[in-house]
Amino acid sequence: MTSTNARVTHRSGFQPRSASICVRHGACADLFAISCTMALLFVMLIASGCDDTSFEPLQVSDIVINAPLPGTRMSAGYLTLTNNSDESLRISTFDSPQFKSIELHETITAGGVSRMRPVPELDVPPHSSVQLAPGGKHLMLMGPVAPLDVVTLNIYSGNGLLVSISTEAVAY
Ligand SMILES: [Cu+2]
Repeated sequence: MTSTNARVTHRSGFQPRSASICVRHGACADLFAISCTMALLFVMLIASGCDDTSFEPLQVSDIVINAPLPGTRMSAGYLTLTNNSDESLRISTFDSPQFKSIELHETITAGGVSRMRPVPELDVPPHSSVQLAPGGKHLMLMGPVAPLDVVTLNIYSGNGLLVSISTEAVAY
């Protein structure tokens, strides 16, 4: 048999969770009929094919969560969102156990005056990135309710939780 047969088995509904389950599957039994070198290559092929759980549709990088200035209860957060999937991702909500609420804002400067306005949703096109950075879109973190040595940030689309990240808040 060939690796092609194994792939067809997987597509027809068998959802391996790990490489070890994968190589134990009946369709892989003929593995031992081929040479040692080929067997090793084959196992590596299957193992990589079974490793789908590591795929993150939404990747978060360049994370900066500022701690509120002393005497204030509000701060800003910045990050880069990368959509690794083939479909546009619509980010609708952010929350954190360490903050009462989190809003997505945009800073707009007109006539030398900067102000912020809420942004209800954020679209990240397929295979591209959107940056939340000072002077533009940012997270407004309001009402800290717990120590900020570890801040967990959950990012949701309308369908549910997309990704959860943890970082340390930085003091100004
Ligand atoms: Cu703001």
